[in-house]
Amino acid sequence: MSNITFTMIKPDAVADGHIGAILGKITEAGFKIKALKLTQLTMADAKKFYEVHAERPFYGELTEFMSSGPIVAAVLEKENAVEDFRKLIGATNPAEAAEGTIRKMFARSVGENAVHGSDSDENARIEADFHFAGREIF
Ligand code: 3AN
Repeated sequence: MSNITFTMIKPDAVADGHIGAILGKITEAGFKIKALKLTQLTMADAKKFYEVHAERPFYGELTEFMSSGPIVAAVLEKENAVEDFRKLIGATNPAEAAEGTIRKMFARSVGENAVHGSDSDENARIEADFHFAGREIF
């Protein structure tokens, strides 16, 4: 499988009732859903998933938040998936995100920013495999 990215609809957006609207934006933008589930990260899962940020000052806050409630995990396919998805979600800080982006529309703050998007093809594969068994990806 090529041209995939991995996303999570984060606990803020799930709690705020935005699952349907966000999945709508994603599919309208031409992404095909290859895997999808409602799940919750344990603190250990969140620490492992965000290991690259372990030294950042917000690591504790980030891992607490990401394990605080249910998330939607998904694998998405499209040509140029990683870059196009990051454009669709907008800047990390919703205050700086462009109009019409998912974070601009649905995020609460820089920490509670509605969605995750992989930052490289390599990480997309690693993140997809972290959340889904092979038979769950179509
Ligand atoms: P992005 O998600 O846009 O790739 P990263 O990789 O810099 O951004 O950050 C990963 C996650 O860490 C963000 N999605 C956000 O939830 C959290 N984060 C980033 N910067 C901050 C910050 N200054 N304060 C709190 N949380 C942050």
